[in-house]
Amino acid sequence: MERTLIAVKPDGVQRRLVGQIIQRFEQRGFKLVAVFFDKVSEDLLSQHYGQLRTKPFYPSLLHYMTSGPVVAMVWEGHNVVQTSRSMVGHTNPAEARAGTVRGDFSIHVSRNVVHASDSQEGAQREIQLWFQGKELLNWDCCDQK
Ligand code: DAT
Ligand code: MG
Repeated sequence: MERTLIAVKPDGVQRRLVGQIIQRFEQRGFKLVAVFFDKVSEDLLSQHYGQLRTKPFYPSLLHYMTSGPVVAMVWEGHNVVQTSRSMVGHTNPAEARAGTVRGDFSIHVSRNVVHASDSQEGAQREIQLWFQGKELLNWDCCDQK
């Protein structure tokens, strides 16, 4: 079954949006298989955002992402990667539609509240980076079938 990495970024935690964001994924029908709440290291983030290394905003992105705790989660379900990208909305909140997390809760690209993996390969890579295998729970949801 498909899985993706969703993370409430430090601004989302500071603004007490964690519950509302989790609620959207539960409500949509996805299954939570792992979660942690912690500050993350610059080392992990430099691997996570390695492809953005040459961008001018990269140093401030790392500074912001290590500025406070994040809630990282793995969600599972049919087509979860693509569906969660559309639930999260455009990278730039100015272009994110109302009804998306970024469209409802943010105004600036450097504080866009939430991360979602952008492909199945990216999701696998990120899940392995952020979680150990034993932290991903296999459990049966009564409505799974
Ligand atoms: P996404 O998070 O939608 O996958 P991305 O992978 O292109 O977007 O970029 C990762 C994060 O980097 C993004 O969520 C916010 C930050 N970012 C992207 N473009 C930016 C810009 N032009 N200025 C400041 N931060 C930016
Ligand atoms: Mg991305």
